[in-house]
Amino acid sequence: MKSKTCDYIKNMPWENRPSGCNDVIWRFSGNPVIGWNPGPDTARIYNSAVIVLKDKFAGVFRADHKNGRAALHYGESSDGIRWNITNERIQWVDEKGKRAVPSYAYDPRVAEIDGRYFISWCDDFNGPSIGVGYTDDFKKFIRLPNAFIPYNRNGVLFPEKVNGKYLMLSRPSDTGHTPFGDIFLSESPDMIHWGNHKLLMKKGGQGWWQGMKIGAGPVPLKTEEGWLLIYHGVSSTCNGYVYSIGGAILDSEDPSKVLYRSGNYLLTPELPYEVSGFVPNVLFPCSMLSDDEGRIAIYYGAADTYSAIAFGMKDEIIDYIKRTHEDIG
Ligand code: BMA
Repeated sequence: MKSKTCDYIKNMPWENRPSGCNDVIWRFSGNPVIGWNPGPDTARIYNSAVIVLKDKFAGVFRADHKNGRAALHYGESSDGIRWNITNERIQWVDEKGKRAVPSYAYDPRVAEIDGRYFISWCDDFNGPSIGVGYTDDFKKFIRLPNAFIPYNRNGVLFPEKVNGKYLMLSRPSDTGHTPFGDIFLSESPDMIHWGNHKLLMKKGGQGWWQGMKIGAGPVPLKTEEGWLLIYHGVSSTCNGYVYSIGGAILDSEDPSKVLYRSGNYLLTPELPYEVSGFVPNVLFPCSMLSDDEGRIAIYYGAADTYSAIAFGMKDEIIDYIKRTHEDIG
């Protein structure tokens, strides 16, 4: 299937599977690609959304400032690995041009829909909920009304309208670190009015790694087998939460149907930059790049501190999801 992105995707970060590695996805040997204190005012940059923008890579980054608050920042890179990220947060305005910068914002995703870049994130709407906005040039950022009432997180748009409607995944939650959570699918005719909500995927199953809560990750990727959804699954241990990466395939025509869902995780915290940091044991994928050869690069936040990349082949990831499929509901 033809990729929507331009030729620059050929330069996406990539390494072949290391010899002796049997895992379906494998980590970049240069991880982490962003470490502690990356900017004068930023302590940690992670859980971020990377895309290809004509002749470069670009992204909307979650930056936790040195006052502890999270904000969205724009960044660019020629190789998708070394990033120039602005020290100033994104200056959102509303559709009338009035300043509309959220008091905090985190975990962005970027979906290119019909040539326009839509950004969704979690922000303060009298409690956490889903902020939405767009840009055509990554210079001017227009903020739209929040998609949902509080409390909600992990708002992730599909990269095209399906049956004439915009689609968004989200995970209704509470004010805090949500000890529960299932993924819902909602639709909109105009990116403002959201409805026809459907329960898509529930936490649980035989595997404990997704027993406590789940949340959508990168913008879903259209494949011959359906929409490839990479997501995070959380288990609760005596030493806190553990965030792993899983995958599912949704029906192309009716994405409210889950065709397959991985009973095993694809990746779980193991390496020092994943098991140790500001919040240990967190892998949080927010974007992925893919090319016509079926290569996939998943950008994930590690330990709420680092930005990291993992690689895999689309067909192998789909086969793995089918092979370990569990009907969780
Ligand atoms: C979630 C979100 C993520 C974070 C994760 C682990 O609730 O806040 O941004 O990575 O917790 O702390």
